[in-house]
Amino acid sequence: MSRLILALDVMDRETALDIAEKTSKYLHSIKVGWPLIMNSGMEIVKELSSLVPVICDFKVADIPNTTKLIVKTARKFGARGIIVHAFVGSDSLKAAVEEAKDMDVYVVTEMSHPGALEFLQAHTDQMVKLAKEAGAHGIIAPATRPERLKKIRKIAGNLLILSPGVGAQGGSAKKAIEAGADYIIVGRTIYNSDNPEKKAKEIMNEIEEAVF
Ligand code: OMP
Repeated sequence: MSRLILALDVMDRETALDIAEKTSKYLHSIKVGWPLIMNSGMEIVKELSSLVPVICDFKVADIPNTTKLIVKTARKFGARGIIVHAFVGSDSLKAAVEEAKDMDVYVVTEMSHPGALEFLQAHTDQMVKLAKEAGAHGIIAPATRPERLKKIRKIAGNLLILSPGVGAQGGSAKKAIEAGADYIIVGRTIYNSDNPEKKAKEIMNEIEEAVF
């Protein structure tokens, strides 16, 4: 099975469906976030789910009750997973996992961009532990810092690691998998490519070449 997740950050429904149809056979899932949802509505989650499982990247960061309402809505539209922030604390994380039921919750522990070094990174270990204790399915950790991925892998236990930052942000899919990521999240390198299908296949092959 593919370990590639497409971050479909395009701005309209038609483009989203076109790219999804062309690439779905090379994907584990598609991640949709605010750019696409705000432009096409939540119905796009249902539509894409008929091709490939969908993870809603809502980076939920709220009190437990509001978190539950957001998670419930994602579930109502057929999402397979949802991304939430850890810094809001254990009660909000537990609320997300409880409301997710059979949907997977992924917790952001360290982000891939340089700004993550200012606040987030100092608390990554703690946030990985919170994710484990809350019963999350997995975490988000940076492909832009394979040396950090190795450390995070050691404390993550059975949690899946989804790793963004490949291509446009400078990370390598192969290195991230070798450092302990289970899945690679790729956006611009695929959806801005002249041939998204070919690019998705290439990255899927690169992931399969990873040496353990
Ligand atoms: P590209 O940089 O275009 O490949 O897209 C990366 C995708 O992963 C975007 O949808 C980001 O919002 C998302 N992402 C990160 O880039 N860094 C993170 O630390 C976390 C995420 C995420 O939660 O998916």
